[in-house]
Amino acid sequence: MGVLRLVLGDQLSPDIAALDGIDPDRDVVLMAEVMGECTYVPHHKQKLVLALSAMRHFAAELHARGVAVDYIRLDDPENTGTLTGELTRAVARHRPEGVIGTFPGEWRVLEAMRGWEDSLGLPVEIREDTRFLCPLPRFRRWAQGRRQLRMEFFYREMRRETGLLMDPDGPDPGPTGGQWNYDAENRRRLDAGTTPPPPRRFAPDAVTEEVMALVETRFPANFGTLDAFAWPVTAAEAEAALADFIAARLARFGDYQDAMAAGQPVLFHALVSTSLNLGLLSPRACCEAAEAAYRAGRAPLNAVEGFIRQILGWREYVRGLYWLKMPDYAGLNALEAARPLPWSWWGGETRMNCIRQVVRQTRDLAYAHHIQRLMVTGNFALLAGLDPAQVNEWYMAVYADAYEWVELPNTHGMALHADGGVIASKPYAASGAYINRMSDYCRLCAYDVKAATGPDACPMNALYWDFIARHERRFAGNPRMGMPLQTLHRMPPEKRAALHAQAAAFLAGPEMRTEA
Ligand code: FAD
Ligand code: DLZ
Ligand code: SF4
Repeated sequence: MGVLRLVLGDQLSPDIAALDGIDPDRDVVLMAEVMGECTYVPHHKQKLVLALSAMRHFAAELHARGVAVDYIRLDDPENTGTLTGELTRAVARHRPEGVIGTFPGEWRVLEAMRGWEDSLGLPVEIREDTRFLCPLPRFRRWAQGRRQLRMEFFYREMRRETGLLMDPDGPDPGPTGGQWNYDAENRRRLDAGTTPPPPRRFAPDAVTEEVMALVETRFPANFGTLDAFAWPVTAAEAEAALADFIAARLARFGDYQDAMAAGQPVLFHALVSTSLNLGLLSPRACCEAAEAAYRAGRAPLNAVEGFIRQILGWREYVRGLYWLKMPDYAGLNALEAARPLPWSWWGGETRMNCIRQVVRQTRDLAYAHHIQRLMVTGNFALLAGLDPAQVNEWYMAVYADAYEWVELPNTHGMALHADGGVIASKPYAASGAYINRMSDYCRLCAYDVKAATGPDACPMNALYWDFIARHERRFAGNPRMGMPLQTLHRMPPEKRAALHAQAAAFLAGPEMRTEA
């Protein structure tokens, strides 16, 4: 035979680099379901079903195009359980001239791949993942020599380089509308009369149902339920999901990007991260579809720019940063946080309605939108000083779109500030007032968001001031922390002491228990 071409579970794109130049008469594609990838974190049941079902559908599509696919199932009795083991077995079966793969999405997988040439005694080519809009060497060049890395400046370069949402001609060439960023117009609370349209659901077909049964048998104790499984598992479904977003939700995406509402998990968000991360959708196609809606007058600029900024800006930026900073990045713990995860994060009882809403929705859908991840669980973890390693494992485990290249910078950097400010210039710390401003969670909560001390006081309040006080010295040099530090310094000592006592009592109390 010719070459063995390896396609991983999040490389499900017909134009993936490993398939470039494939000779259907001689080459074979290897895809392998392995326990190692299913257990390196205790994935949500929906993530397991999504990954395995999407892999099976993709293999069937390749096969229908006349490509020979050697597909190893999880329950194959000979399955060794690892990518390396399955590649080694496949090399013995096919005796290829060499192996071609694509750069993976996680450091630990790259480490394994680096050993393959020696262990297999064959040429192994690992090609760049060309599905991203910013090649890694380009990101490295951008980052080189900069004292501080900031998404906004990277994003502007990406806008210029891709031409997305740019008006190059005319008297005032530059970003469409004259402004790079409409972030200030992305902060509305959901008004009482606004009902988000339900997103399109994709009912499980026979392939997905078979995988659901497999997952329920093999991973019965994993977090999450499968009842509401509705993720796109093919490129055609992913494109339909994108079209549904563009037609029904994009126009109001900008206004309500930061809003949260009880019983409204999706609001006007796109639900495209799972498809993007698996390779079922391309980031450029998402941005172009949004831009076309703006040009056709079907969506306002604040919505379209906001959406494109998430994909062309944040998504590419965090990937660049991950590969620039790994492997040391994962071990950073700038704020020396060490507290274990409370049981409430796995569905245990809590009086905090914000946490309850986000965890329940996460259990049922394997989804929470950005502000829920950042400002509810993320903020709580930051204020309470939860151990970054445990928090990262939780985010990797519970979301259907979780892959380390995107999860780690968001959690470790953006939410926990464990990187000391590499990704964001200040910690995203907030008291209950922020959650109250952006949601209706507090209205339905057993705690009183207006109170900072006392038995029913919102825990976020005392935890917030205790956090600022705990890191007072570190934040003193940060001009963006000037306001809270000034307020702290103006507080009478007895108020500071009361807030500290309130926070300490909460942290030692039943809400922080780690088991049922
Ligand atoms: P929308 O809000 O509709 O945004 C559109 C797209 O923009 C997303 O699909 C995503 O591809 C991209 N995007 C938006 N924000 C970000 C961001 N901060 N970083 C990278 N891409 C972004 N995203 C993941 O894909 N996987 C993760 O494991 C993940 N973990 C996160 C952990 C934390 C603590 C935080 C704060 C954010 C995390 N995000 C992660 C980013 C973001 O929350 C999700 O991409 C988003 O909620 C997915 O839902 P959506 O498709 O409806 O997004
Ligand atoms: C997420 C996932 C799961 C659950 N299972 C597999 C698998 O069995 N085989 C596989 O090739 N890939 C799987 N994946 C995706 C990988 O975890 C992903 O390719 C790596 O983390 C690199 O990003
Ligand atoms: Fe969360 Fe506090 Fe609001 Fe309750 S009052 S929902 S704990 S922010």
